[in-house]
Amino acid sequence: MEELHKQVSPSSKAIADAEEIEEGLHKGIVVESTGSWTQVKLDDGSVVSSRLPGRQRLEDSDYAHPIAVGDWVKIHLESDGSGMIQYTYPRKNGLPRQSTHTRRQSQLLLANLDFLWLVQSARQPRVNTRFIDRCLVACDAYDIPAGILINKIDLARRTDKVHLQRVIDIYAEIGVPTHTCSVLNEEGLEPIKEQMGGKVSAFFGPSGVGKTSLLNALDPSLELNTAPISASTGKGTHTTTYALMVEPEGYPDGTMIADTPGIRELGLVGISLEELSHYFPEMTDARSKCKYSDCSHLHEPGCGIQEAVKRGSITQERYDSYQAIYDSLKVPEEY
Ligand SMILES: Nc1nc2c(ncn2[C@@H]2O[C@H](COP(=O)(O)OP(=O)(O)OP(=O)(O)O)[C@@H](O)[C@H]2O)c(=O)[nH]1
Ligand SMILES: [Mg+2]
Ligand SMILES: [Zn+2]
Repeated sequence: MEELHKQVSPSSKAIADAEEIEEGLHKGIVVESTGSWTQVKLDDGSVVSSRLPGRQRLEDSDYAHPIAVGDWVKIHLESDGSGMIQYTYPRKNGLPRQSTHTRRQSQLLLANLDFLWLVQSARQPRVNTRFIDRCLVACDAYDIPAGILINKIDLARRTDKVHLQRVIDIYAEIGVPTHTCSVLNEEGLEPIKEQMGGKVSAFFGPSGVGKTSLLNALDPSLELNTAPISASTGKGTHTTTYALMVEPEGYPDGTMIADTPGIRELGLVGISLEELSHYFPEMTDARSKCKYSDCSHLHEPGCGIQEAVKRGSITQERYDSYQAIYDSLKVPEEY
């Protein structure tokens, strides 16, 4: 985990630099980051288009792009009204993913979250527990409190409801708050409103589940772009293309929520095979009963976890996810 913390925290060099250059700088939060330009919202509410200085400042960053929505930064106001980002404050947490371009580098998707909603939909597209479990591993590993939100409950048929109840029971058992809602019918949004008050949260999940629609429902003045799912694939069409942090109207001070682009798969960063089971909270007790200290919990005799699955105290679904994630982490670094 040490390596992981290095990845989500700014370098000590950046912090040292920060202390030297207080004069004439403005503190703000990154509300949009699209590549070369980063939008920074200052305390007075103004939003300044800002850039990072040359690459020299980023030399010890492990990220392809070292700043994410939710980051607190200090900027210098240039004569043309744009901002130059001088440094990033230490992060309390950050959600990275394996870069889609190169497995060596990772991308930081979001920073400093009080809460992350893993958004799914009952249908179009259907709930994907494998995806949920991968995200829960990430949130546990990177210290991000998370809950599950299953939208489009209006589309659920009777058979879906049995499956959805099973999903809700599985996550209730391991202490992950799970809610159902329908933006269409304006149902089930109250618990979300309550949870997000005064906090920095994010909606995260596959394309088409209704992340942006949820934001519009929570604050209709936002009028963010949404689009129907594709009739041919039944999937979303990646309507939101970059992360955006908004301050919805009518909520307590400090309420901020990020919309994010639909994600196909979350490539886990810095999680070793040996520690994977540590991010399945229900495996803690059973793990201590394994005969071998280096047990992979896949096929060894005398494995406490496999025993617990047989007894039913660890669900088969979660164990299947453990196996699938384990396999995905085994893929060699370069191919
Ligand atoms: N039936 C139904 N449709 C919904 C509901 N919520 C959203 N939708 C529809 O689902 C489609 C996708 O919604 P978006 O909000 O664009 O989904 P998204 O998760 O932001 O998708 P990306 O931006 O591509 O990641 C839109 O046509 C919405 O109108 C709901 O509760 N019920
Ligand atoms: Mg969207
Ligand atoms: Zn074991």
